[in-house]
Amino acid sequence: MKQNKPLALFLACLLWMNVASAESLVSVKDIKIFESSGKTAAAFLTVTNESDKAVKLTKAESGIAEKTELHTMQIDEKGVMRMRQAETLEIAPHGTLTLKPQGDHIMFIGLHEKLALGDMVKLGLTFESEDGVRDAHELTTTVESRAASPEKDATSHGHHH
Ligand SMILES: [Cu+2]
Repeated sequence: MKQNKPLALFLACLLWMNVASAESLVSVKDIKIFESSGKTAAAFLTVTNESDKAVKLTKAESGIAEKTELHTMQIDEKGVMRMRQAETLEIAPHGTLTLKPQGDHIMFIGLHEKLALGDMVKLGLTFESEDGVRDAHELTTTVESRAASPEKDATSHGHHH
């Protein structure tokens, strides 16, 4: 079966390509973390699911706070917007997840130090596809001026200054 050899090689290449692309399920951009003088801060960013499988953001990690959580915003029975911790945040196949002020966000609780303009923050994100493929991203961003925020920060919790 001489003629099967190129085919086998071709299939091996396909397999290799699949494995290689599986390491990157999503792309992450526009990471924003604003100055914070309190004990909490939030991170905002845009995630694009590059795969044809549903992908979940399963974990956010950072060394800047005691806890780093995924939060969603929901309107309660009194019509008040409240944030709640979410186990995961889902991104549809080829869909986009936008974390933004007044919307879903990554929350830092118990900041070790206040976040000042220009501080470098490292953020680790873990994504998992519905078929169990994992994709970890290690991101670094610079703390921005609160004045750059187009809307009120989700961390203000209704305390307007
Ligand atoms: Cu929050």
